[in-house]
This record gives sequence, C-alpha cells and structure tokens, in this order.
Amino acid sequence: MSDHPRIAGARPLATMRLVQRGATAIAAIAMGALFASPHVADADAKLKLSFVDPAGDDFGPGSYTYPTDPVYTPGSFDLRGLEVIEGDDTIEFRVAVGAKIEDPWNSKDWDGNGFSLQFAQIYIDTDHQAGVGFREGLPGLGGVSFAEAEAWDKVVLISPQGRTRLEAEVRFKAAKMKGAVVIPKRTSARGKQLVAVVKKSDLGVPNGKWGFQVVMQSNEGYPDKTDVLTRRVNEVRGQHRFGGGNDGDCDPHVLDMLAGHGKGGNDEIAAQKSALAYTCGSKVAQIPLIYEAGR
Ligand SMILES: [Ca+2]
Ligand SMILES: [Ca+2]
Ligand SMILES: [Ca+2]
Repeated sequence: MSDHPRIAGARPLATMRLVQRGATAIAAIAMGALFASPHVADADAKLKLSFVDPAGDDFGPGSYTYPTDPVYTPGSFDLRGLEVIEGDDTIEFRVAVGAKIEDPWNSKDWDGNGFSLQFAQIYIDTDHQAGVGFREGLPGLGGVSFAEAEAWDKVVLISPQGRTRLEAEVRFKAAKMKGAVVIPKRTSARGKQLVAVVKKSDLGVPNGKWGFQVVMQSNEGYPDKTDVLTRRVNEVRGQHRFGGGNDGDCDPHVLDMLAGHGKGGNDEIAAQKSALAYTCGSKVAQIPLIYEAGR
C-alpha cells in the first residue's frame, strides 16, 4: 500500500489539485481548505477534482429570477461546487447546490431519480484541441457558445428523468450530439447534492488536462419541442417559468455555472455575469470551461 503507480508516473501532478491514492494526507495538507468538504476522505479515489462556485449567483447573467411556485426553494439552483471522483470503473460527479434537494413531484412515479426540479449538464473538453468538439450547447440551452479552444466533447446529464426518457429526448432533439451525451449509470439526490455515477467505458479516463463546466438548469417534463427538458427563462417570471430573460431563444437558459478559476471567489460572480451577458441579435453568451492546469 505504498505509492500508487500513477504517482510515480512523472506527470506534473504536484502542480495540480489532484488527490491521488496514497498521497491523500500530503495533498490535503498542501491544499488546505480546498478539500474541506464532507467527502475529503475519498481514500480510494484515483483522481479527485474539486471546483467551487460562489453563493448567491443563481441569476444567470444577473437578472434571472425563480418561478413563483413555492416548490422552487431559494438557493435550490445556486450551484456551490462540483467534485469529480475517479474510481476503478466509474467516475462519480457530485454537484452541490445551496438548499436541500426535494422531490415535490414524486419522481418515482415517472421512473425518475429521487428529485424533480434540478437539471445539471456537465460539459467536458477531453482533448483541448481547438475546434475539436461542439461549440453550441445541448438544444434548450438557449443562446450560448463555447470558445473554439474549449469545444466540448462529452456532456453528462444529471437529470431527474429516467434513462428511457433521456435517450428519447436526445435521439429526437440532439441526434448529432448523441455520441457525446453520457447518461449516468445511476443518479440520485443526497441532501444538497446531486450525485451521478458514470461508467468510464462511456466517458473515458479523466485527467488534469480535461476542462469542465457545470450548467444549472431546471428540468421541464413538458418541454418545448426543440428543447431537451429545459424549463425556460422568459422575460417575466411565471408559476413555472424563470424571469428576467427574453421570450425568444437568444438568452442563455443558464441559472448558474462555474466561472473564473472555479474556486468560489466573489470575483467569479462578476466573471459569470460578463460571460453570460448577451444582446439579442448581436452578442451571444459564452460558456467557459475550467481547466485544472489553469487554476
Ligand atoms: Ca452559485
Ligand atoms: Ca474538445
Ligand atoms: Ca456561478
């Protein structure tokens, strides 16, 4: 039980915030508060990446407001962090939000995953090659663009909907992205976290060069015919519609996401506002990916 082979692999791991099996204690000391989460003791993780998002920026570009129905609990779409934990055959994604995740619409009745409202999409750039991958979001994300250098290759859907529904939505509405969409083996809610377990055979083996972004939306069981399960952002909020956006498709349907270095600093609120700023007809919102090496 001494060094894990990957520690001896001469990769520049020391410069990255990765916790390797066997090096957890050293890394934890070195990284201090970054891993001060309840899950720091993931002793078996081969790789662990941890991103933090500030509280109180669940307003997209700065103007979005929650629907009026009380099921949309304050803070329940406020992204607080993303953890990526590599096991032997699977990768676990944990998405934290600012309020306990509830299941007001009894998802078990519709083959769901134990929650009703949140829908997180994790975009991943696995090759970091300019122009290789997609530069638009999954249909329903509204007016968004990814930079050429950050074109994404995989998207993991953390949805309350069961596999059959997700597969059908993707097949009919996002056929050209079908090979890039990863539906977890298992998705659940645990307190303030959404947890999804993905097979490595579906996603690949993560490393510190991968770029990540987690986009927070709300699940809509009766979406627009072109949208993959998106609850839209309109100009004026309604019982089940977010407000503060545009009634068309030029606004980003993004309630919260990582920004800046993904460390949770207050400057990341301004960075998010700036990235998601849009002007219908002339300026499209940008969704950045966060790379471990650049943090
Ligand atoms: Ca947030
Ligand atoms: Ca790519
Ligand atoms: Ca944010």
